[in-house]
Amino acid sequence: MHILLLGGTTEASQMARRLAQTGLKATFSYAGRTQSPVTQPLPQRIGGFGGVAGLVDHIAAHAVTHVVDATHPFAAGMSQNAYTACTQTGTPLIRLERSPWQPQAGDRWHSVPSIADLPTALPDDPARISLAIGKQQIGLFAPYPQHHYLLRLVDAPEAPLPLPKTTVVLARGPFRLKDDTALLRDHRITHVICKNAGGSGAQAKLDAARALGLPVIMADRPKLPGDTVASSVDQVMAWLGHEAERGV
Ligand code: 3Y8
Ligand code: NAP
Repeated sequence: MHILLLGGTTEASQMARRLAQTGLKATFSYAGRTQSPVTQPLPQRIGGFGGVAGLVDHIAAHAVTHVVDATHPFAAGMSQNAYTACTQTGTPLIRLERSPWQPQAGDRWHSVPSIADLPTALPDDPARISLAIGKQQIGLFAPYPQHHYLLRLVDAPEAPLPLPKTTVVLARGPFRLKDDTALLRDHRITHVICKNAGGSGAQAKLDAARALGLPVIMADRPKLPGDTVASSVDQVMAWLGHEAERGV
């Protein structure tokens, strides 16, 4: 058995720790989106595979027998490629996915269908926006320069930002309530923008927004392929156990 663990999330790191304890042969895979990703307790590779064809070749070249897709709910490209490559090669695939966040009493959420719809929910009058969606989609907000944007990024931007009024904070989650409450208050934020990432690592800003009575504009998740989905590390381990019993 050789498990390819597609990582980059809290759940992927939990999965890596469990697999390292079992001694099963596994490789942890990062996309290489950040400069210094957290080191995992498994052999790790960093960088894209080169699309579906590259992943198909990787599966053959490294005798991968199982793929665990523990990427982020918004890493739709990777999940789609993993599904297509595993279907083509007959490689068992499971997705480890955390539940979406659900609004609770006191929340002022405005959900939109996708990341591209986020700017449509902004007010026309100048506002102070906490943009906590990473750096890949900042350009969506370039047509709305009237707002001041608080950007939280993992690494310093390599190129000039497409927004005239920004404050950049460099930080890698998981984030804590008291820190996010102070951040939103100190920067006089009026709106929080985020994706429905789920999980615990990015939740602090939602709890802080509720405490401060701030509106949250949130993008719903893309639909992902495949129907073998686990919501916990234990469920993935049980699936791997069944697979081992099948002798694959
Ligand atoms: C490279 C690995 C772990 C994983 C930790 C989780 C929690 C902390 C919260 C905010 C929201 C955001 C962002 C975020 C969080 C965890 C998790 C998570 C959100 C690292 C990591 C990699 C990435 C990639 C990065 C994206 C960006 C998204 C920042 C490591 C730290 C906004 C997602 O600069 C960039 O280009 C950043 C790109 C993809 C989303 C985007 O589109 O920009 N994650 N994040 C992974 C790889 O190379 O394969 O550097 O160590 C991992 C984590 N980030 O092991 O404990 O599980 O979600 N990551 C979002 O939620 O919208 C921050 O600031 O409130
Ligand atoms: P994406 O848009 O779905 O994928 C784009 C391309 O990046 C993929 O086609 C693949 O390149 C490469 N890739 C993505 N994840 C990979 C992995 N784990 N190992 C190897 N290659 C990978 O991905 P993304 O949204 O940019 O996410 C990139 C990484 O950040 C993932 O590990 C994800 O779990 C993590 N992350 C993302 C978010 C988010 O909000 N999107 C949040 C937290 C963590 P090739 O086509 O060349 O194979």
